[in-house]
Amino acid sequence: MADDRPDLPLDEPAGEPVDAEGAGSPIGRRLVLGVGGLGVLGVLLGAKVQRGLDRALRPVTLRDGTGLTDLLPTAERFRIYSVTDGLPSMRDADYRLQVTGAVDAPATYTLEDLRTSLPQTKLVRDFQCVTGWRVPKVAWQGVLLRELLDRAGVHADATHVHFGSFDGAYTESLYLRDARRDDVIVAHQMLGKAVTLEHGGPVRLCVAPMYGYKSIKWLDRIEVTVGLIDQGYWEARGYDVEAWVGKSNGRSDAPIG
Ligand SMILES: Nc1nc2c(c(=O)[nH]1)N[C@H]1C(S)=C(S)[C@@H](COP(=O)(O)O)O[C@H]1N2
Ligand SMILES: [Mo]
Repeated sequence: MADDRPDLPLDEPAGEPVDAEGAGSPIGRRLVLGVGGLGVLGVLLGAKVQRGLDRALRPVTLRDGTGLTDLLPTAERFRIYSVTDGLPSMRDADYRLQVTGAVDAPATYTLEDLRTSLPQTKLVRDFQCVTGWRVPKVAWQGVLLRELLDRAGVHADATHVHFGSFDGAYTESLYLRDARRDDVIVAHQMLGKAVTLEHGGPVRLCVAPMYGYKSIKWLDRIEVTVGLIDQGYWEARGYDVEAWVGKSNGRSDAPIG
């Protein structure tokens, strides 16, 4: 399946927290999994770090969805995840973001709207996946989610916000109070440039204080609701809806900086 298409990511490797199994010897267990090649191939190196040692390690990492290469000194880089068989793509000119649901004024935004018409917010924060990898000081730019919610006029009884992706599979959700935070943005820039296709471009969510799975890629729908309707892709598989880094999912990671 994947072997002849090494550039396409496959399953999200965060399906099981690696440390949950093989208590006492998680690393040995991971090594066994790596050698056994369970088809856990969904890891690609972020394009940003295709350099030096990273480049040398790339073939290893492509085959290692197990976290083994986290032991090597190149761990501070993004893995590219997709729960679908490949990466969806969208021309900038065709991109639309819908804001719907329990709001007075549903809206549709173009990429140009998000890039230029709406007030811009910048953020620099560590980014951490619930499987353990962390990238320090990632720069983001976009529009506060709160700004879009306020423009839409959220109904007084609304409690949650749901998110959809044009990959056709991934979904996410937030409590309305979390969605209104200053560090939750609808991002069109990441790492100092337009969000790349593999990182979820042209637009993804950045939920800075929470684990990476909340930051839905290829974002195209925001729906305000009364009550929680669909927790989200990984939440349906056991992960927390309120995914604070260091204070959820049974993990004790350092707070993000
Ligand atoms: N649409 C979509 N969004 C997604 C994912 C995904 O598989 N599909 N993976 C999530 C997870 S688990 C993480 S850690 C981050 C990873 O972002 P990256 O692929 O840009 O490194 O994206 C999140 N958003
Ligand atoms: Mo993740």
